[in-house]
Amino acid sequence: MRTAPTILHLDMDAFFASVEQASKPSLRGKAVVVGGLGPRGVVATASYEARVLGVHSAMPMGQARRLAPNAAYLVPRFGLYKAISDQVMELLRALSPLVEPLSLDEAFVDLEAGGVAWDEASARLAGVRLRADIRAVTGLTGSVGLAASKMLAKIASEQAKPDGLVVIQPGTERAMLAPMPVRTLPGVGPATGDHLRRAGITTVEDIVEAGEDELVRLLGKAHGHGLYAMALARDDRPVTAEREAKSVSVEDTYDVDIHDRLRVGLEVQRLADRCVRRLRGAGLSGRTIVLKVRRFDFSTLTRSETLRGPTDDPGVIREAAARLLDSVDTTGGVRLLGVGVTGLADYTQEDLFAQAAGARVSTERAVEEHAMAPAEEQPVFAGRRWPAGHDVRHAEFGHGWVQGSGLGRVTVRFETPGSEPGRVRTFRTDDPDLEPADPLPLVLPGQDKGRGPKDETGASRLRPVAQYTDADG
Ligand code: DCP
Ligand code: MG
Repeated sequence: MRTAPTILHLDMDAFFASVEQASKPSLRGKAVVVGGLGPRGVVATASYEARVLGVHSAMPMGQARRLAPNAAYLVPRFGLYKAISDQVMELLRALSPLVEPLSLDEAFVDLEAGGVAWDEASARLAGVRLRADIRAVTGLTGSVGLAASKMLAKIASEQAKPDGLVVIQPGTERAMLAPMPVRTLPGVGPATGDHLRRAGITTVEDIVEAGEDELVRLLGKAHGHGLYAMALARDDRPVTAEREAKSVSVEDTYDVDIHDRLRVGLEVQRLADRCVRRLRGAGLSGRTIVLKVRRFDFSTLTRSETLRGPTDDPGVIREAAARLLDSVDTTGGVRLLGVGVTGLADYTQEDLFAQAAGARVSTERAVEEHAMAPAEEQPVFAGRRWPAGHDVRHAEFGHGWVQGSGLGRVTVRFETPGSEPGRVRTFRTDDPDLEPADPLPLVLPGQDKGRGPKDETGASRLRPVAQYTDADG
């Protein structure tokens, strides 16, 4: 393991909710919940103001509404989040060629490989500047962890939340980990945590004391060895830039269309097993299960479900594929079926034990649910949609966003990222003066948000605004 804290982990704070607050001045400092608003919707994320009330990711939306009845409830705007994420990732790539994104708002960076840090002081400076640049370019805050390994850098950024920076000095890792709950370690989810607790193991120190043999006895060979090494703060996993394979998938085209639903189900199970064999053959696991169906008329559908952590468990992948198939109408016949796994990882799985035990630890992400069932979640009137939180433009009042709609009316708050909190007006949903609009940039050129001295950061080379400019931007 390296001797300086030059692995950086960045995680943006309350990402989707922070983007919404930056975009809507009236929501700053308020409880904001982003997620699926339909009957089966779940919370994608909540602003820190809403978290105080007990709302968190993956919670059913109904429960969130009971806990925070006065919060703003918004549907996700992935295009916007992706554009901001691209800006953040570009800042990271300016630091090092070795950037490993884990999701839209999270990545590891090997600062040493980029030549920007070699010891604690230089690593800390790179982290401080990065946070300032992210704020200047996107208007948002991200938390940074710095350590000598991926595991510890991630633990550090968690400790830094929100809006902070934590450095774990090499040499202090084991003492720091010792009193922490076992759940802190990667690979320990609720099921593994319970299993260990029943064996009297609740802290990282308990794992070390139990010894490697006992861990292997409790959790099996791979997971036991891996977890014991993590408890000793031994983690040599390199930061890897692009993954070679972005997905692993298999598909079959049938000579004769399959009509029998039962047969379709069996084919999907068979494909899921084949896909798992490939995945395991490549030593990979993945988070997102994809089902592809081409119907008799050549219409092709893909459905996907994202699990909480990567898996290569045949039972988990088979079950997910079967669930996805449930949402597809195959009457009329099927010409082609495919099963794939994306979001690949070769690092420790989130909760191997639970997956092996067949327990369902996956929560369907609000993200996927929204992408799959837009019609269910967005009110449609006369062919026009006014999803809560989306941007609109009114011929007379200008740019605003949908605060709510129903009974033939849509309520719009007229404000922009750079304006004061705006006023609300109500229109008929078929008002010809009102039309959907693209999001505006969160930060305008020249409008610096808390940037320190500019020159040394290197950020001035960046595009000043995101790619999502409005027509009259
Ligand atoms: N997300 C989601 N469904 C989940 C978890 C997260 O759709 N079950 C989305 C919304 C989040 C984003 O992914 O904004 C990033 O996830 P994080 O776990 O990093 O959570 P946040 O960034 O929202 O908050 P934190 O400040 O705790 O990082
Ligand atoms: Mg985050």
